[in-house]
Amino acid sequence: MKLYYAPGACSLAVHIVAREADLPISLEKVDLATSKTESGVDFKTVNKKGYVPALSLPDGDVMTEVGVLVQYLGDSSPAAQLVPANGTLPRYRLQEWLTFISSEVHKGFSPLWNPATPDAAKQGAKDKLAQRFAYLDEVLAKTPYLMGSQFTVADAYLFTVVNWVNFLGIDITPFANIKAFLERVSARPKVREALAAEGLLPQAA
Ligand SMILES: N[C@@H](CCC(=O)N[C@@H](CS)C(=O)NCC(=O)O)C(=O)O
Repeated sequence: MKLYYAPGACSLAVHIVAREADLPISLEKVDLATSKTESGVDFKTVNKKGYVPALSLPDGDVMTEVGVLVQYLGDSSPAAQLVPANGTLPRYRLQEWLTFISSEVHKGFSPLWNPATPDAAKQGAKDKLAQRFAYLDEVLAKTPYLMGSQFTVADAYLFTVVNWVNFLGIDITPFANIKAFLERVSARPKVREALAAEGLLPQAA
């Protein structure tokens, strides 16, 4: 399987899950500005939607959408316990989290990445994100991970998108439990491997 990714983008969630699940995947970096991959392929021929992540499956088909890809990889490695069993109530709870993260957090950041967004709209996006963070902070005050003591694919997704505060200069200190969550997840050996592979850890001198 090959994961098309951009360093630190939402594709990192899929990358983390692949490593946590001990699934062998190869990585192909995509330059989102030019839509070219590192081996010179026009990325639009891989994913017509033009965005990462895209996962090329063993049969050559391509699958997209973070919330689906993380479940697909989690289901491919049951021993890693990254997803509750299909058809159970906890699985719907996981999907509830994945949908919340996708629509309320991930896409809540979008205006902040766009240099053309007017300042007032940026402030509005930050205020809405702060509401979502307040809710997440309450949840994470009670449990180390979203679904309890077990790390799941939802945590990989939440970590990936909330970690963008560090690139956007958003102060997360009012949300101490989210801050602790980011530190907890980033300390996981497989997460560190993924961050290092994407060039997101400071290089040793
Ligand atoms: N609905 C998609 C959204 C993916 C997405 O927003 N990808 C961003 C990076 S985090 C991207 O590649 N943006 C470039 C573009 O939209 O052209 C998913 O959940 O996978």
